[in-house]
Amino acid sequence: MSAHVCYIGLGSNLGDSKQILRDAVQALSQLGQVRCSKLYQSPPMGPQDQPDYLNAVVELTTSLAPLELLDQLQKIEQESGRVRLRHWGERTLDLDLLLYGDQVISHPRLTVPHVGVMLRDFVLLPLLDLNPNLELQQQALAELDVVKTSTLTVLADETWGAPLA
Ligand code: A4P
Ligand code: MG
Repeated sequence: MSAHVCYIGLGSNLGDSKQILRDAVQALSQLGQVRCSKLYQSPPMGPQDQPDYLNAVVELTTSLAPLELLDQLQKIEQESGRVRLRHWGERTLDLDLLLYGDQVISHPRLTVPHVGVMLRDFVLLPLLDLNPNLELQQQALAELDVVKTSTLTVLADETWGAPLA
């Protein structure tokens, strides 16, 4: 079966977020070949009375079909002991399928590209770490205002997701 280059958005703002995201990278590496963005700290989008998030993006090259991949992402979320308290609220682990090759998917369980991709700096900056020339709908992501004006904090370089020696 052919492999597809996918991008997965990772977010956490409850528990030991850095370790939770590191464990998620290890779990994703069971599904194919992975590359990690830098690790970012970002102020919450949505309710402001919640902690800052840690965010990153993983590039995953996998032969899983889109819904099979979504099933695996949801399994990893559950296995991380996912707690999710409210819409756009705090959670231990959120895994969003941002891009699946250049496919456009409209399914009751899965919308790809993910609705937030073009709007969220905590998605765009890590995506651009992995692929600086990425374009979506003929728009170079690096040229978006939300990217140019972003003030996200870089917490760690691309090596953060590697298993600890
Ligand atoms: N679903 C549809 N398309 C997709 C896709 N492309 N990837 C469906 C993943 N799931 C997709 O997911 C609800 C349903 O979406 C799933 O059952 C799946 O079938 P969910 O994770 O429970 O909820 P959600 O849609 O992700 O809504 P949620 O989690 O309330 O909102 P968001 O958009 O994920 O935002 N602030 C900062 N700084 N950083 C963050 O990461 N994250 C959120 C959550 C809020 N504020 C944030 C951050
Ligand atoms: Mg989600």
